[in-house]
Amino acid sequence: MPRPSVVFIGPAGSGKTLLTWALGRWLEREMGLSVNYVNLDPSVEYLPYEPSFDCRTLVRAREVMEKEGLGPNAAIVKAVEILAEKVEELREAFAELRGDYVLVDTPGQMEIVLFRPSGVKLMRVVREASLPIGVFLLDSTLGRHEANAAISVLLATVAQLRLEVPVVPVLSKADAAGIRGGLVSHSMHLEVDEVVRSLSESDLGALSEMLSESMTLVKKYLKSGRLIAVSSVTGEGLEELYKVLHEVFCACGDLT
Ligand SMILES: Nc1nc2c(ncn2[C@@H]2O[C@H](COP(=O)(O)OP(=O)(O)OP(=O)(O)O)[C@@H](O)[C@H]2O)c(=O)[nH]1
Ligand SMILES: [Mg+2]
Repeated sequence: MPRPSVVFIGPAGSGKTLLTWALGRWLEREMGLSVNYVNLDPSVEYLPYEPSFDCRTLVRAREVMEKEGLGPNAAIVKAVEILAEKVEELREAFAELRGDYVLVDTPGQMEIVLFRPSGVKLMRVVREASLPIGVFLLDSTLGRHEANAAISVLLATVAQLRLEVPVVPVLSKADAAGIRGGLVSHSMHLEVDEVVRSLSESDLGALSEMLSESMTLVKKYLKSGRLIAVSSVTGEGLEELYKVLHEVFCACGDLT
């Protein structure tokens, strides 16, 4: 069976890099697995994990910005385009990975991964070399919990259909959001039906109505109907995330 990989996707600052580190450390310590960390973000300045492959050896957004006179966002877009042209180098780097698990960190501009040809090319390399699952992160501190939960599963569904790999929705920063015991029980997960119920009890008006209706599509398309709340700081929810990833990997393995 191909080596499993987990690709972390999500809006800027949603916690992708810290979760890459936290889940990797959990897999190593609790499961005794060997983990390869891959950084595909050419703009990151500091990484909490030791990457087995770091795309900054091929291209750095800061250098692109200075050389081409671009702003920070355009420089990241350009840097990923340059990276995506280096398919052979990327293939070689992925072929050298030997761990049980590969964890892939991506740039904060999630639209690059989801909507640009360069992102599609990068995902193709990841898919050729491994059996990937996406983890879509949404920062749970951003607004009302029931809306966050629904938006999270909705965006994960879009990501799954764009990337053509299963995607697991995750609410990040659970330690800071106060969602435990409220929306999310101590088991740190929520079924889509529970999201629908919490929306029907909320007072969010048209937003709640639209999100409730969209949950029908989520239930139809999303491979994993479970939303996981995690904290990369306290480690809460990591075991639950691992269980869901494992279930999805096993299901995909059976299909291949
Ligand atoms: N309290 C808390 N803070 C977190 C958690 N995860 C990440 N953060 C903080 O959120 C900020 C962004 O975290 P990153 O992991 O860099 O997020 P990112 O999605 O990789 O960011 P970009 O790559 O720049 O888009 C940092 O200040 C982190 O310390 C968490 O579980 N709990
Ligand atoms: Mg990051």
